[in-house]
Formats: sequence, structure tokens, C-alpha cells
Amino acid sequence: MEVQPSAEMMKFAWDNYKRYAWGKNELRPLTRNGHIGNMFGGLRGASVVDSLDTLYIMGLMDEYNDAKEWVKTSLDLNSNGEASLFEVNIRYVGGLLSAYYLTGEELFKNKAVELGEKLLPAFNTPTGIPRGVINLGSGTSWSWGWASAGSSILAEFGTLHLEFVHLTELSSNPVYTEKVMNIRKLLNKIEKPHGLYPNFLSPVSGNWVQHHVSIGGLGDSFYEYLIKSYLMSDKTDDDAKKMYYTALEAIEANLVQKSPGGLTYMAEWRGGILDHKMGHLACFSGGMIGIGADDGAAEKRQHYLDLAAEITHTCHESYTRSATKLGPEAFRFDSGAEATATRLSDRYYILRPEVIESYMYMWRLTHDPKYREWGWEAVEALEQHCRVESGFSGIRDVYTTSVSHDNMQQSFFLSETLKYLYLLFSDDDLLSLEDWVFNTEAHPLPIIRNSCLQDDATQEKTVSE
Ligand code: DMJ
Repeated sequence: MEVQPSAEMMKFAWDNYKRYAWGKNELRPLTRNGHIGNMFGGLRGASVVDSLDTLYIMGLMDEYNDAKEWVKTSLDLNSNGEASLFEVNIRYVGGLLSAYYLTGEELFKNKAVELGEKLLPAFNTPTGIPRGVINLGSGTSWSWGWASAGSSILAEFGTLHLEFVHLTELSSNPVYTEKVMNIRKLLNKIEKPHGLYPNFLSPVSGNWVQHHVSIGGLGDSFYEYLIKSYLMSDKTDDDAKKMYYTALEAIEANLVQKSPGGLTYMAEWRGGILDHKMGHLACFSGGMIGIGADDGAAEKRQHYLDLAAEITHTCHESYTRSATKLGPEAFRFDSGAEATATRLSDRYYILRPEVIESYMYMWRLTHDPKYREWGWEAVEALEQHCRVESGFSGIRDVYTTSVSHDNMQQSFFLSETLKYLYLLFSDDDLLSLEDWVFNTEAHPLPIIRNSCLQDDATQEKTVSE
């Protein structure tokens, strides 16, 4: 069997992580050591947990077995330290859940539920909207120092639903689903400026704190989880569907723009004023709008498929217009710029997946060969500019081919970027979109058939009131 380039890239990235950074969170490929960082509290092995499912689906079984053994013997959940609720949920809980669903190994299920329990104290706020940071040992939680007026972030408290519903499925404990349905209920009820969801909300008053709206950082995966909640419920979670389409209509009316050169993009919104900037993070939205297009009248479906294709095309342009053929962290559409970074501080690329993620979904939805061609361009660019002797590294400026490396192999490169590349070049029945949804860290979770979501009295009460 022919080995896919992304599987070889994964093995190379993994082998180097194992050799130089085993048990740490990420590999520093230039200095050949491990990075711990401050996102996961005392938790370790983010790259191991993020890699389990990728190794497994790629058939890298020796590597998967090493990863499983590490989880069994060394993943210590009794840690102290400031952890991001969001990051721990999407990477660790999501990674463990996927590993369980793919392999059936009880170890992963037990760890996921054990960790899920430790996240619950973050919801002890007057509104039930969780705070962003939690000490997994003491259960104390607080808001990010940089978030205005002690607020919680939309993309953080709005990106728990998929994992928490599965925690309830696996543990038979309704508490997880109750927590996320309570968030849903509050967001459904609250007044929204022009139908848009601002990025900052007070967990104390339940009111918006600022009117900054973004489909990129701070907002992004909230929208993703609305449509994926609907899909994961076997299309029974109608509240999620309604909220998603209403939000998307408001986004189209207020944020979607066409540049003078004909590129469609998502601007950001600051209290009514448009900032003509699109972040790399916002490029996931091509794929999201594509998978959400499936429902409704044929005309609507075509409209959303066209929008998804246009956004994905714009994101590809942000790659082709750079010297390295990799895209910048943010690109602009003002002062004559069209899909290029105008600020030095926006020129970096940290091995992010979002553009490739949209190629993968658009390929599966349309089978237009251009998406595989674009994916191939990304493989070549990654090989040429990001592969170093001992792993893969982000780069500081996508507009110069004499690259400067940032010395970091992000764990999402292993869980997302390489997995989406692998899926882009695989048959559609590998993790079919009919059966799986991917969490925002690309960890596949199965669609829940015969879902009790609609029958569950608790949920009916919390959502439709
Ligand atoms: C990942 O951790 C997730 O995709 C998240 O939703 C956004 N940022 C990174 C990758 O860029």
C-alpha cells in the first residue's frame, strides 16, 4: 500500500516528539527539547493525547501503542495549575473521547470522564456560564486577566457542547449535557446586536461586555459547534440548527464582504464598524458553511455551497499570494491590500489547520479536484519551509523564503493539520461525514443515533422555555 505523504510527515513529527520531548506538551524542534507552556495547568502530554486518533487512523500502530501506554502509565489528571477550560476540553477530553470511540479501549473513556468531572467547578457562576481558567486540583476558577471586565469568551464557553454531550452518553450522568444546554438557553434568549453574538459575556450578569464580533479568534468555534451539535444529534437538535442559521444570516448581512478584486471574506465588527481583516482562524468557516449547507431547499443549499467555496477560495488566495505559499495569521482588505497581511505582526504561520480543514470538507462535498491540488500545494510548502531536521516548525514571516523558524511544533499540527491532509487524500468512507463530526481540534466523535435529545425532559425545559 502506498504511504500517504501526510502519514510520513506524521511519523516524522511524532518520532521527533518522542525522541526529544516525550511526555511534554509540545516539541521544540530546533532546540530539540520539550515545551510545557501554561494552557493545560499541570497536565502533560498534549501532543500524545492530540495524536492518538491520527496515529490510529493512519495505521501507525507501533506509535499508537506507545501513545496508549503513555496515557495508561503517565497521564496524571491529579494536577494543579491554571488550565484553560477550552483547551483542556478540545484537546484532552476530545482526544480521549475519539480514541475511545475509534478503539473501544475503556482506558480512554475512563480518563475522559475523570477529566470531565474536574472541569465542572468552572460552571459554578451566577449564570452557569463557565469562567475561562480553572485549577484542576482545587476547582477554583477565574476569568482570563486580558478579557475585559472579568468576561468569558464566546469561542471558549461556546465550544464545549460536543464533548459534554458525549460525556453524558458515556457516563450516564446528565450533568454535562445540563451544563451546556444551560449555556445554549442563555445565548438563545439574550438580545443580540443585529442578530450577532459578541465575543465577550459576563458570567456574573449574563450580559455582553463588548460589541466585538468575529468569526475568527474569540468567536469561531461557537458557530462551528452549533451546526455540529445539530449534525451530531442525527439532525434532531432543532434549537442548534435554528440558532446556527439565524447567526449565519446575521453574519451574511453584516460581515460578509466582497473585495474590489472580487474576493469574498468575513470582516470583523466592532460596535457597528467593520474591520476589513480576516484571521487564518476564520478560514475554518468555508468547511463549516459547506457541511451546514446540506439542509433545506435546493436553492439555499446551493447558496451556502457557493459561499463556502468563495470563502475557501479567498483563504487559498491568502496562501498563493505569499512567497512561501503558506498563509499569514491575518490578512486584510483595506489600503489596497487583498488577502495579504499588511502588518509585520500578522505575517507568521504556526502550522495552523483551518485552510486545509476547509479544503478537506469542500473536497468531500464537491469532489472538485482543485481542493486536492490546493492541499498538495500546502504539503509541498510545509515540506519546504516548515520541516527542519528534528520536526516541523512554524515560521515567522510567510512572505520571505529565507525563513525564520519559531521553534514550535504545535500539538494541533498532529491532531488537525496532518489529519485533515490525510483525509483529503483518502476515500470518503474513512471517517465518513455521514457518521462522524470532528470537534474543533479535529477529534472525530460519532453521530448519536436515536438520540434522546428531543425526548429528554431536562433539555426540553432548559432550551425551549
Ligand atoms: C486549534 O486548537 C483549534 O482548531 C481551535 O478551535 C482554534 N485554534 C487551533 C488551531 O489553529
